[in-house]
Amino acid sequence: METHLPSSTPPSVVNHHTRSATRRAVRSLGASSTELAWENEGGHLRNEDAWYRSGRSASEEPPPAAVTGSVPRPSAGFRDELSKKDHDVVDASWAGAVPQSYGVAPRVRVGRDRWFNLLWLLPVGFVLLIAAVAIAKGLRELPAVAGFVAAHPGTVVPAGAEDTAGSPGWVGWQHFFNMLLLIPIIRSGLTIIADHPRFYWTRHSTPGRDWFRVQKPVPADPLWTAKQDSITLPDGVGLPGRRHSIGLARWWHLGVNTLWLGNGLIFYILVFTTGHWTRLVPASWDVFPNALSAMIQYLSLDWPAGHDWLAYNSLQLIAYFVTVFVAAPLAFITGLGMSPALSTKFRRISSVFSIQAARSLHFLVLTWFLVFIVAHVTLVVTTDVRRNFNMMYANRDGDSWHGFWVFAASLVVLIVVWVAATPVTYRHPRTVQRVGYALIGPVQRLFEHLDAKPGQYTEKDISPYLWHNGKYPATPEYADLLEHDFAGYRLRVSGLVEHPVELDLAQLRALPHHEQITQHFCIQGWSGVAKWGGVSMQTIVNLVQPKPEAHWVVFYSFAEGPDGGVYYDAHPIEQMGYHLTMLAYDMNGDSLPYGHGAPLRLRNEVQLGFKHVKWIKGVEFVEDFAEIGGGEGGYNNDHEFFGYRQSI
Ligand SMILES: Nc1nc2c(c(=O)[nH]1)N[C@H]1C(S)=C(S)[C@@H](COP(=O)(O)O)O[C@H]1N2
Ligand SMILES: [Mo]
Repeated sequence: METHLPSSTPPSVVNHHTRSATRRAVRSLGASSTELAWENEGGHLRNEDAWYRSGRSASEEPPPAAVTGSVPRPSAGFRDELSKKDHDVVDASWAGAVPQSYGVAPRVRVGRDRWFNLLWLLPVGFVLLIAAVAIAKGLRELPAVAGFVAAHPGTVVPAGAEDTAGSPGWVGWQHFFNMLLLIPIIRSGLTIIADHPRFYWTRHSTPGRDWFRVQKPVPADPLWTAKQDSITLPDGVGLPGRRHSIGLARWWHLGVNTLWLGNGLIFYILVFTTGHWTRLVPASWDVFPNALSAMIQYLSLDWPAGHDWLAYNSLQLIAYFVTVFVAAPLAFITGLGMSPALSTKFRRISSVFSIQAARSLHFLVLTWFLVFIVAHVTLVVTTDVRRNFNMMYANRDGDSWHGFWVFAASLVVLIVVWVAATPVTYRHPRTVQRVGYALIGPVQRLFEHLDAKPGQYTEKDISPYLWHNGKYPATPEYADLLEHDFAGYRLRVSGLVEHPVELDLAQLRALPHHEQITQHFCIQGWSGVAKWGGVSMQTIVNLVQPKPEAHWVVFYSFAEGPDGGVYYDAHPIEQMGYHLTMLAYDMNGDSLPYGHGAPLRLRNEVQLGFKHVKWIKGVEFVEDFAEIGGGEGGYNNDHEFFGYRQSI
């Protein structure tokens, strides 16, 4: 009983975990007299193992009579403790007036613990580019290279190219919508990254094992939360930029994505029905030597000859092909790879291709898009720019200024949208939440029906460290319970049920034991596997017998949220019968630690982490959540504009 972590925990994590965590927990509760008690106990929760064993041995027996006997007080008490504050703007009080905190320059890990600052790529890249130009110029003077370039001029013009010459009007529109949609997608994606500014390759998200970060190393504080780790972005960069504005960023990201995917689907259909695909898909091996030739020509600053909008040069062709047919679908697939519902259901894929691989690849796809955009825009404006604009924007050939003015007008639209998006989001966050839900909500709702079976993970998959999140409980009520090992704890299950109950921990432990090893998916992007022991929600449902009009189940916490008022979250009643929905009082074979929600927390693996209420004091079955708190179905939905269906 030295620690709540499994033995595979790296020493650095173990050493400071339990002792100072509990001490800090108690300190944050302002209970200085108890601090000595904790010290005397050697810094861990007392009687945990005895408690655990008694629960285990009793688990075969039928529940004690008291379980069905005691009738709790009316449930209005929980609701009275909620904040009814109606937020209709985002201002300085955002997320409990979280102070701004900027990250650090991007860093990539080299080896075990050395970090390379990517800003060095600017001077290094510049020197390399100059060297490459010098080398390319030298190469072109060699007869062999001159011969190669003459034999492979840079472009392969496919047979029948005449049929698709020029650029049809739909390409121009598609191109415009693509830009219009991609900008908010990228910007909101950056805000999502800023909420957990680290990337990993394994599902454990172990501090110090990130391969990329824009944040300082994780502090030693064992109760450091992922929310504390989030960073601010400038408003013109992020959408929105404010620290921990991921709720709003996700509506932009997922909502606009549905439009972008729609635009992309139309593009695919048009490209293949008009024969235009021959301009984007490499059709012969000749493309590769020609791409090399085009690269040498570009680098020697003597650019390959254009082909009158019959065919793109081979380097361009490959870049367009990768962007349209590799990067875009990969963005979509890796995006879905981060969904708790899909990952838990499609085990075979997600066991190999974890959320963190998906998130890292999603980020590398973003990098590809950014590099592509910079190179593409540079080449467009440095190669026959007026003709390019005429072709793409005015559906005509020639050197007139016509296309340029259409382009300029489209640029004004992009800039206005760019500049307005963040301030409009701050002024009308509920509208962003509603429109976002209208766009992506049906899909989120659909995936909620995926009731996955347990068994994806085993003991050896348990993460050495699970990040903490949220605001720790700090009420005298909770401090008192914690001090007495939750001896006075009563879980109150009430609302629209035939048999409301109050259960103490011994009674909970006497109910049939349910155990699952599952992966946690925080909305911020980190993950981790843990073993949870407790009671299946189905057992509770059987015990209390919900009335037919109960449609939602609300979980109330002892802890307040950052804006004041008690943390709560509503779940659809169907999900209470899912295999992986449970109330956990154990974690990794020990009592649930303070930081992870002692004495009781929810697991509902179809949902993102913020819906897994920790430090639960009550459960209420209701018809509708409109009357509860701010009426949006959960603390984060009321205060930070999250959504209540979070299967992706
Ligand atoms: N009461 C309460 N429960 C909460 C939160 C909170 O702020 N308050 N945060 C949630 C979030 S955002 C996450 S990701 C998980 C984190 O669980 P862990 O700290 O055990 O990893 O708890 C959830 N439960
Ligand atoms: Mo979270």
